[in-house]
Amino acid sequence: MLHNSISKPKQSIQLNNWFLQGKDIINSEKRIKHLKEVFGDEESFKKLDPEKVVYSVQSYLPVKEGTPGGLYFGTTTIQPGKVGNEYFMTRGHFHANLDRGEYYWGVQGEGMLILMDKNRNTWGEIMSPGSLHYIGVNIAHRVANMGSTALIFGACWPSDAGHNYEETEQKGFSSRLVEINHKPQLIDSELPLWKKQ
Ligand code: M6P
Ligand code: ZN
Repeated sequence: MLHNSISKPKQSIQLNNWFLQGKDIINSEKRIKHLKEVFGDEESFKKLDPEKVVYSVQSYLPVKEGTPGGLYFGTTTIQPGKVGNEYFMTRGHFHANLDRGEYYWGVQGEGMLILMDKNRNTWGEIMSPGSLHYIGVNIAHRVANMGSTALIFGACWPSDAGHNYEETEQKGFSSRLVEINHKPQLIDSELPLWKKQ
């Protein structure tokens, strides 16, 4: 940067929906076909349109992945919907560098941040517009949309956190967020019961 120079920022956030615009904003989408291992109810999964978008992520990664001390920023939009009784949700991950935390915050819609520690204890935090969630180190995290409109949340994480999907994809989280009697409930993943409700 030139000494004493003044410039306009090259990126911006639309404050009503946290849509990111400007230079180097990356857009990605996850469709049903990309989320085979994520949802528990295989039969209901197969009935859905493989091209249906479940969630999209906008991210701004101003430094190279792995750079210590840098910060990344993202806006995630999860569409409303369910696979059987299980709400549409993100894949979920631990950080590759386990001792890196992250902030999530609710922008629009009603959701649940699902957290799991290394002992596979799982719990949820309700996400709503303005809710702030500090995700501590060593904790896997994913977000489910419990509402009938799009759920939007913001995220900020260290540029050397990385993503580790191995455990969350192979073993899953130990609980699933499903709708039973019109209410969201966390149910042990091992229980086949939730599929039949
Ligand atoms: C947030 C951040 C990203 C993450 C995205 C989707 O924006 O945590 O790092 O990639 O959510 O989550 P996932 O990668 O688990 O599908
Ligand atoms: Zn993360």
